[in-house]
Amino acid sequence: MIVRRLKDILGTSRDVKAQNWASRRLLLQEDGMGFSMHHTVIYAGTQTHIRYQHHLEGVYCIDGIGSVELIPSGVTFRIEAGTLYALNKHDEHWLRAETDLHLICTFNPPLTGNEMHDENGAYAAAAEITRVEADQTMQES
Ligand code: 9YT
Repeated sequence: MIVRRLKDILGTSRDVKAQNWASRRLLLQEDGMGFSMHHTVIYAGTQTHIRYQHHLEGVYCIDGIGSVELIPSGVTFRIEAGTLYALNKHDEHWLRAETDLHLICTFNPPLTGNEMHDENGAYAAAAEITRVEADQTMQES
């Protein structure tokens, strides 16, 4: 059994910070669960362009207010505590946070470590991870 506490990973390599978010990676590929699980904080007032071409992601909000806008349809969903959204079609979207959003994020396949968004708002496929680049997503609005 794995028992891990948020306080134990803060400030470690499992605490990955980007311009718009901090992703605290409680479970990674090396933990052997077949998925990764993160407690992610999306900073208030930000918007992030995301399209995970190589992963499926389930996101469960435990605190905060925000929205997800699908691209290109513009269909928008309010996100608040108790809301789940699942990117079951690798959906391209804008993720916006009105207040700090606390999200429990699960990825299939699991993230392996310190992935950051690339220029397309994606994480590289596992074989490509050595060339991932820093999150550049938040400048445009
Ligand atoms: C909801 C989302 O995708 N936010 C970006 C960070 C990501 N979830 C992560 O690595 O935890």
